[in-house]
Amino acid sequence: MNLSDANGLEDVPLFDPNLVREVNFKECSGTYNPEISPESPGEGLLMRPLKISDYDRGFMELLKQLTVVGDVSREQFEARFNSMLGCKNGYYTVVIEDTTCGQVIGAATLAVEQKFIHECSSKGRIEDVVVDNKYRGKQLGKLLLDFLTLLSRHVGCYKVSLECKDQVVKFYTNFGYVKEEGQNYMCRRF
Ligand code: 16G
Repeated sequence: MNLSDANGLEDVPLFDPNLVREVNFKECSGTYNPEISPESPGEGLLMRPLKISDYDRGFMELLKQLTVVGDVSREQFEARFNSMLGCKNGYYTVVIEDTTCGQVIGAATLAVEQKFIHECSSKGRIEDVVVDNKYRGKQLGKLLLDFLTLLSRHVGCYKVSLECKDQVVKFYTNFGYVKEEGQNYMCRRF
């Protein structure tokens, strides 16, 4: 038994699970056919906040479909999760679980950065959106994006941004994301 089991922390949600139903999904940018929502993402599927036990439901393997993940031990994962949990209202990682096999098959994160500008407002950033290859075509990427975009406004962000590869620019424009005139995304890698 590890420390988290002993403390019963395995299933502590990263953010308030009520937010999944509190966000007014009727305000989302598009239509769904068939109709799905954060509360009903599809048969056998459940949308909810990340928890530590998702390490054992393939969460890290799923992220490997997006980019380099490397070897992350359970202890490292727990430490990072707890650090995010400690940044109150800072990290909203939402997952979609296939409850028929107990695997995490979709995930995305809203990171909320506190600001002094805009009357001490916050800026949201949507990160690490990934849906398992085997679950493509079920509108789940769209569902994750719509949910986190609405959530960013719900938690008080004055804007929300994301960065993405060329081939998915068109996908994100469907959600109202635009390349802003005169603004450039710049990056330095280490
Ligand atoms: C994509 C992701 C970004 C992620 C990056 C990883 C979305 C919307 N964008 O751009 O969040 O951090 O890939 O790529 O999910 P990297 O490992 O090359 O930084």
